[in-house]
Amino acid sequence: MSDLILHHYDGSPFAEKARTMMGFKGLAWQSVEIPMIMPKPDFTALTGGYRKTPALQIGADIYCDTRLIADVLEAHKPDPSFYATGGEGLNKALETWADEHLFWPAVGFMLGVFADKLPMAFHEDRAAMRGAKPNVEAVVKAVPVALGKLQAHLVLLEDMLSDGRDYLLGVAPGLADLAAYHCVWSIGRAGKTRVAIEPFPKTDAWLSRMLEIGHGDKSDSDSKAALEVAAKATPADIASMDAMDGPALGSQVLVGTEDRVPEPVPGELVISTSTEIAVRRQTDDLGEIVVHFPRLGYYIKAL
Ligand SMILES: N[C@@H](CCC(=O)N[C@@H](CS)C(=O)NCC(=O)O)C(=O)O
Repeated sequence: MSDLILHHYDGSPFAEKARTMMGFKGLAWQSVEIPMIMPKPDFTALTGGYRKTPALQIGADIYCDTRLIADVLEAHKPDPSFYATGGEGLNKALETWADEHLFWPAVGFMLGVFADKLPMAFHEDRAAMRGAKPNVEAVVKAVPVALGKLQAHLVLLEDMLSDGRDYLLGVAPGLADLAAYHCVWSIGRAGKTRVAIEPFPKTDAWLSRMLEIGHGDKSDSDSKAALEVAAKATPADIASMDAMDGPALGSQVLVGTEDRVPEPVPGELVISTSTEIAVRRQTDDLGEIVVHFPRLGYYIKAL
């Protein structure tokens, strides 16, 4: 059985990015369904408090955020590479554009269109994540503005594909495609939201090609089995390194996301490089767990 365990839920776009990474690399993986809203007790027992979706578990190591999951999978199975077309820098720069700029109007549009179908608990959870009170009426009212912003970004996607290439950076898909794909994945599937994508035929055809990549070889597991795996394993060895500027390795820190989601993870700083941050946590139930984050988008605070 594969030792890759993805914690995710079906409707999550960022989880779709990770699932499609598995398909891209032809990997087998175990699927653990996590709740869409807080609380997520089994998940946060592993992550130390990080609540976002998805995270990848390998034994007693937990990799948060799809940016880092991409690095882990690229090291795990280099061929085919996420960077074969266009190189790593361009793929990751486009990933940042998609994850941070294309994503938000896409979500705003989607949530506005389906606001009345979503449970109030969902609206409350997402508003609380931003430190706000839920306002469903405002979410619905914002649909035209979100659509306008989304289409301003879709113009860029259509332009990237305008010379007839199949993928954003050329003949083969890469991380840039995966990142842009997850933002428009649900919009392109649902009848009510397809209107956003219809003026962009090359983007629509590219979306169909991306959907064909699939999710690799998925087998279902559950959160209790994942906790057992973590409890039985010891974290992978960490190569010795110098810490980047900031708190020293071995010191107690908090690691959190820069977008103010209020769940920083406490632990001993064990990795602090230009691409990765990790903390070691000593837990009563699971023993030692190392929780990893990408450098981009995360802060470290000395305790
Ligand atoms: N930068 C993160 C973003 C992840 C993210 O924002 N995921 C959304 C779901 S698509 C989320 O966590 N929503 C709240 C939740 O699932 O609890 C990544 O690349 O993994």
